[in-house]
Amino acid sequence: MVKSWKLVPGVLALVVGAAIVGCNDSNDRNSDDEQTTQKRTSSPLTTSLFEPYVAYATGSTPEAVAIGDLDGDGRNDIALLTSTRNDPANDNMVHVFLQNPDGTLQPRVRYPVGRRGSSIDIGDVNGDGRADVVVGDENSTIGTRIGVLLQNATGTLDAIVAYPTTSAYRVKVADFNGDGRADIAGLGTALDIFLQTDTGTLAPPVTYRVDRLVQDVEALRGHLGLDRMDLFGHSELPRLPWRV
Ligand SMILES: [Ca+2]
Ligand SMILES: [Ca+2]
Repeated sequence: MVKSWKLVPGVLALVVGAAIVGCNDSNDRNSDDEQTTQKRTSSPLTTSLFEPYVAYATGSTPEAVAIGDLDGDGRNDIALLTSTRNDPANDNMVHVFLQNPDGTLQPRVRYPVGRRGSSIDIGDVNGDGRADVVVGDENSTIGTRIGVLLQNATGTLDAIVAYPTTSAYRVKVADFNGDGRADIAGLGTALDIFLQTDTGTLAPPVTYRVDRLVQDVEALRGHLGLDRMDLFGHSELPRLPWRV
């Protein structure tokens, strides 16, 4: 099982089973196509629970990461979104790292998204059984959008298709109406839901007002005295992360 978290800007740490794997963009600034891997025997990240982490270079600033089985082999893979660092070969790209049977990651495959994004997720948003990649970016100047990169029959991602919307600082793929199909939500100053239709297309988004700012969702659940709370997301300000 793969889990991840972003530690500091430019560094991505990944946990694969009992191993910590890190991605540090500082390692291939001059070698766009050559993935560099390094094992570290001592690090502030290492605890007695984990093996030393491994760094996979991205060449540009990692902005967001999603974990999911992109190639359908039962192993979680990684889709990472970079923003900009004056590195045209790696800026504004989706970097896909497929997982090998031994738990290592294959050399990345990059897909351009055209502009700086802020979030990414994985899910089958057209119902063909293949996991797709969704990115989000919120830009008041050139327009907010979600971008969908569908996975084709060859296992690669098609060119990004953009869907203008009002909110996409964070995107999430999940079945929001219980029909068994993965939908897309964008959260920012509002909440936009794109439901997947029964033909595998996305319906026009429905916008929901977001006017409650919550930092600690679990504390809110306790405060309200609820046994369970179905939560989509929260944000103190548009630039802060949300929880799902
Ligand atoms: Ca996989
Ligand atoms: Ca699909």
